[in-house]
Amino acid sequence: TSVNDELKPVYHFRPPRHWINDPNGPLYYKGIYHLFYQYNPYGSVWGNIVWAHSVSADMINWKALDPAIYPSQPFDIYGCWSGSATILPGDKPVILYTGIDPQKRQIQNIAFPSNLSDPYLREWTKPDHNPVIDPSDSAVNASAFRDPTTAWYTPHNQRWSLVIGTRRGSRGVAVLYKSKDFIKWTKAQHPLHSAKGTGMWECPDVYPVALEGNQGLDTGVVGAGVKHVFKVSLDETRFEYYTLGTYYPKADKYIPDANSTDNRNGLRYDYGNFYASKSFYDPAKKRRILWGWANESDSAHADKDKGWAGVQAIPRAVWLDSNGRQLVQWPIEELETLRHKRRSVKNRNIPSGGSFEVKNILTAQADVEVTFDVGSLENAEAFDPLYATDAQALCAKMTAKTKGGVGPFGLLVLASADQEEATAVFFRIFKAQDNHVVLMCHDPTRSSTREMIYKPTFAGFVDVDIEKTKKISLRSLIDHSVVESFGAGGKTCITSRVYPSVAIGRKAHMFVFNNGAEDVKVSELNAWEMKAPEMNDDIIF
Ligand code: DQQ
Repeated sequence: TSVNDELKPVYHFRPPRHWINDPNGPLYYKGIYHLFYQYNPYGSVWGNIVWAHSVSADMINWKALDPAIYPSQPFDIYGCWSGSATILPGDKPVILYTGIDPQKRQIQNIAFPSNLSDPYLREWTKPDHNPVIDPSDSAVNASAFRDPTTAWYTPHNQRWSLVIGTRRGSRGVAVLYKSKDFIKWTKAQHPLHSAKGTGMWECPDVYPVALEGNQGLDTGVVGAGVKHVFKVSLDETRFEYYTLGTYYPKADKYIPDANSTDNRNGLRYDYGNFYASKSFYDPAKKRRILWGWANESDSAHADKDKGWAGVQAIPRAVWLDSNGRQLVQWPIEELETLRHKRRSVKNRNIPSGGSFEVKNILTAQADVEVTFDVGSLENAEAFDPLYATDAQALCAKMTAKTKGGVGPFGLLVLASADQEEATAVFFRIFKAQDNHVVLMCHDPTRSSTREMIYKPTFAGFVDVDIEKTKKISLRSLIDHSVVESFGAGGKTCITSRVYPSVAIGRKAHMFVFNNGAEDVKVSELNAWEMKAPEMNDDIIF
C-alpha cells in the first residue's frame, strides 16, 4: 500500500479508484443484489458522471461490472445523474434517471435491461422515446429538476406514481408524475409534498414502514398498519431530513405527522456525513435497506492526490421505532460475516477521568459494540434549552475534553497511543426541566494533526428514557478513514470521515473513556477485527 492508500476504507463499498457519489437504483433480482452509483471513470473529483454497476450475493462482497448507464444519446450526453429502479409486474426491473441534455437541462429518462435472463443485468437499453419526462412540458425549472424516485402503483386508478425533486424559489418541492403505461408520464396538478425555506430537494425518497415489527414493506403498500416516510436531501445544507406521516393515494398527498418537524431541523437518518441516500425493498429477507453516500472531508486537492474519493455507508436495515416517532437503523446482519478476531470486556468500571484500551485486534478496521451502565443521574449538567434544536452546536461547545457530570463517556477511536490524536464518539447526559436529555456526539477536532481538513463535530439527541433504562449502547464501525456510529440500537446514527496522521493501521488504538464526574460501567464490550471483503477489485467480465 502506498501512503495514499493507508486510509482507504476496506469494508465500505467503493470502487478501486476515482470519484463516487450517490447510490442509485439499488435492487434485488434473481438472487443478486445490484448497486449502481454516480461515478467519474476518469478522475477523483466530481464529473463525467455515469452509473457504475456492482453485484453481490450479500451486499458486503462486491464484484464490479462495466458501467450500466453512460452518456450516449442527446438526452443524456452531459451526464447520467441520480435515479431509481422500479420492479414492474413479472419481475421486470426498469431504471429512471436524470439525463443532462445539450442545453444542460435536467430531463428524465428510462432504461430497460437488454436481457432479462442475465441475472447480472449487464446491459441496459435506452429507448428512443426518451426523455419520458421533459421539464418544458410542465413548466418546471430545468436546472433544478432531478432524481426520480422508485415508482409505486395505485390500484384504485391503475396508475404509477413517482416524484422528482425541484424547488420553487426557496420552497423545496417533490413534483408528482403519473403514468398508466410507464412510458407517458403526466404531471399531477399538485406536488406530493413541499416545504418552505428548505431550498432545492435532491434525491427524494417515499416509502411505507410497518407500525409494528421491523419487517420492511414494498414501496406501494398502503393502508392500516402503515405509516410513510418522506426523505429529502437538502442541497443548501448538504444534510438530509425526513418526516413520518400519512400518504393519501386518492388525494395524491403526503401529510407529515403533527409531531414530525418538517424543515431543516427535522429528523435525520444520520447526523454526520451521509447524503443522497436511497432505500429499496429486499424481498429476499423482507426488509427495507438504506444506502447513503459518505463523501471525503479532505480537500479536493488531497482527493486528486490520492486518486480515490467517496464511499457508501454500510447498508442499513430501517424500520419504525416502537415509539412511532422516528426510524431505527442497523447495519445489515451480513456485515457480521466479516467479524474475525474478538476482544471482550465485561463489568468493567470506568472511574471519573479514567480510560482503558481495547487491545490485540486491528482497531483501524473493526466493529465494536459496547453497553454503558450509568449510575446516579444526580450530577447531570443542566440542559440549556437554547440548544434544543442544535445538538451539533452543543457538541461543538462541550467536546470530549470538557469535563461533565454524567459523561462524556464513550470511545476514542483511530487514536494515537498517547490519545493526542483521536476521534471521540460519546454520550453526555443532561438534566432538563422534567426529563433527562441524552446527546450523542462525534468529535473529530483532534482526529488529525494535518491542517486544512474539514473536522466538524456532529451530534444528535437520543430519544431514550435513561432514567428508566439506566443504560445505553453504542456500536461503531471503524474503517481506516470512516467512523460510522449507532447509538441506542440505531436510534441515532452519525458518520464521519477522518484522516489520522499518526493513528494509521497498526498504530491506531482504541480506548473507552469517561470524562464525567460520575463513574460509568461497561457492562459488556465486544470488538471484532474485520476481514476484508471482495471489494470491486476485478471486473467480472
Ligand atoms: N448528485 C447527482 C444529482 C443529485 C446529486 C449528480 C446529489 O442527481 O441531485 O451527481 O448528490
